[in-house]
Amino acid sequence: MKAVNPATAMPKSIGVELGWCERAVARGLANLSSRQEADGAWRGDYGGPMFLLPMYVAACHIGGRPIEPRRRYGMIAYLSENQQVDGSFGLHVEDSGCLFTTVLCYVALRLLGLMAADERATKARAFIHAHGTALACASWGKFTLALLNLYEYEGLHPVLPELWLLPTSLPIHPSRLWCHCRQVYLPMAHLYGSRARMPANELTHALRRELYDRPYDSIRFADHRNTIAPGDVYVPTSTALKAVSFVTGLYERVHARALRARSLARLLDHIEFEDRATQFIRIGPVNAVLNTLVHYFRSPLSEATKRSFAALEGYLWDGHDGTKMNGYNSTALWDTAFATQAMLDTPLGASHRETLQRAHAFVVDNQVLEDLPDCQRYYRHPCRGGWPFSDRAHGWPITDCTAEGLTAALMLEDAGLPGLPEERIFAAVKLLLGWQNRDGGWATYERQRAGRWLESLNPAHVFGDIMVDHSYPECTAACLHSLALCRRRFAACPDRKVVDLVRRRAGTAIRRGERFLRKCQRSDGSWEGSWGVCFTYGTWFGVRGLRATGADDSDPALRRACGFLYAHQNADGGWGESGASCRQRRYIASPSHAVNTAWALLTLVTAGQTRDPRCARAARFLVTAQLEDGDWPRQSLSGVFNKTALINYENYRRTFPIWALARFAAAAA
Ligand code: LAN
Repeated sequence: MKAVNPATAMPKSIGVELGWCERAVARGLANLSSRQEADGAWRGDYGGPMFLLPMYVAACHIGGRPIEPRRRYGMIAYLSENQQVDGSFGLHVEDSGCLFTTVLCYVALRLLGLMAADERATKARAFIHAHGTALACASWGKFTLALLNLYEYEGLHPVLPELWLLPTSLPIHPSRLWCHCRQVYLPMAHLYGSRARMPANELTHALRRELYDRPYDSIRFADHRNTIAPGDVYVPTSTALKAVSFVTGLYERVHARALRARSLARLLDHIEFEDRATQFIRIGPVNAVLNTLVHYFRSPLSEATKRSFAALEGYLWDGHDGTKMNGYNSTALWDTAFATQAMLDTPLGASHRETLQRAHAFVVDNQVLEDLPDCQRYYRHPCRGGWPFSDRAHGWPITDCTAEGLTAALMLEDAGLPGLPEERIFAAVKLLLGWQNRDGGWATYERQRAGRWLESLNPAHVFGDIMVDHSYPECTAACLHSLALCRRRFAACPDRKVVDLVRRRAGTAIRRGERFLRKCQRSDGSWEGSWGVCFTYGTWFGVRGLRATGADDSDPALRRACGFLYAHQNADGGWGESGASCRQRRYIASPSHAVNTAWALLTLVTAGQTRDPRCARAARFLVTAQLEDGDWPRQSLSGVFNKTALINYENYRRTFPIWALARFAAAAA
């Protein structure tokens, strides 16, 4: 698609420029509208991490589920497309040199039918051998290999099932872990405790020869529990973790069988709860694969095994670079909430009435309306009134998804579409209030349940910040924004109960949240994002959140945020932030990117800077970068998790630029 030529097409005066912005918005909206799906949602490619597809392929291989040829070719294409020149595979598609993912992708390619002599395989193998062989890959890689009978369990630090029998009051009880971490280590503990592994076959023996530099039977795996390639270490093993591993290692040698059996039964109960609570989708792709294998090893022909394998299909995605496993079952609610807000922030959105009606139906239909029976027993926070990231069936509401879902619903009501029944608004508000942490902020799925010190026991090497769910500026800002909107919605309501909930309690929550947001602004004026790249993302949320709490244009925090952004504007008027910013936790510039620019422009306009010529330059960059069909070109990945893993938000590049241009045009008019 050809880009519009800016030099001739963009007159300099602000008035004509506004016309250009509006035309760009109109074209962008038409494009966005055309990409809406029949059920009213937007969904997009959610690939990026390179450890997911291999885990899916491993599960199919172990479970004896051949992958149909068309799919298989798509997967081989995906892995080939994302192999780096040095033969390695990165932790994510834009990265290279990670042994963990190189070993897993290599094994996946071989399981998918690639010959060992194929050039792609030879190159990957050369990388593996030059970096310490499969003995040196990060712990989740070794674990997957153990399931495939390509690594011995003695070479793993114990993942003790018995931990789940400890009193929940203990600070190291698994119920205190971030739910994603907890839900991964839950099936891992079951598989570890039962030493699950597939029987060896001819391919197993071939792979054992290919992955190591000496005969498999001569390897003393127990000596390699701590062997790790430097390229796989983002979080080094702490002394505390070494001590814990030493103790659990001793315990494992003497553990009592009866207690093990009881622990496994407890784990299974939790796993089966997760099956029911998520209709077998599971919270994410990793526990989806591992829970499937727990069922398979226990009972290969059971209904649970069948349903589990069937549900895994929902994670597969045919993308521009082949067939992958997505990072979630979909991005539907999240993408739809933002697309809706972008459309409603411009008068031009009104011409897409049917699109808005369909989006409305999706948002309304995907609020969770019931709590799970026995949720406390399974360490689950209440769900009623919340919205998940994907859809209601997924069953795990999230703080900021609830906030964005509620915001979208309230804005749709403002635009004349039917409002949510008040009871449902109150349920969402109550849930949001119950989620607030003691520090005034909001975490992702649950309230903070353990001290940040627990992070020192992170055993995953390749990811940071996985142990504890704690307050994030993004989640906090989203919650503040929606609570403030609710207060406006009920400003004139005389009902005592409503006044108590929406005005008094929400008012207090907003003040506490504001304090948290102010506290986590960095001295350079930015906020560090954790779920998008990175400071431009965090700063947009920081400013949007403070604005919602009533901060005005002259607020020093907003001015410092703008100062930060101006300091990093590129000469072409845009912003570009490298994904490395997340890993290194400092702003690392790169060529201008439509999504970073949109976040920066949204921030500046929200902070009252519209008249500053630097905003017009940003708008011009966005208009110029737009393609003829109203889309923006695909650039580097904009999402991230756990500091190191970049992930693709396919719809960001079409939602945020429209939103930013629309806001800019409206504020400048
Ligand atoms: C997600 C996806 C959604 C995302 C947002 C709602 C956008 C964010 O604002 C809060 C965090 C959250 C919920 C999030 C957290 C980490 C997830 C679940 C993911 C990025 C999708 C995949 C990732 C998950 C951890 C991947 C599996 C890997 C592990 C280390 C367990």
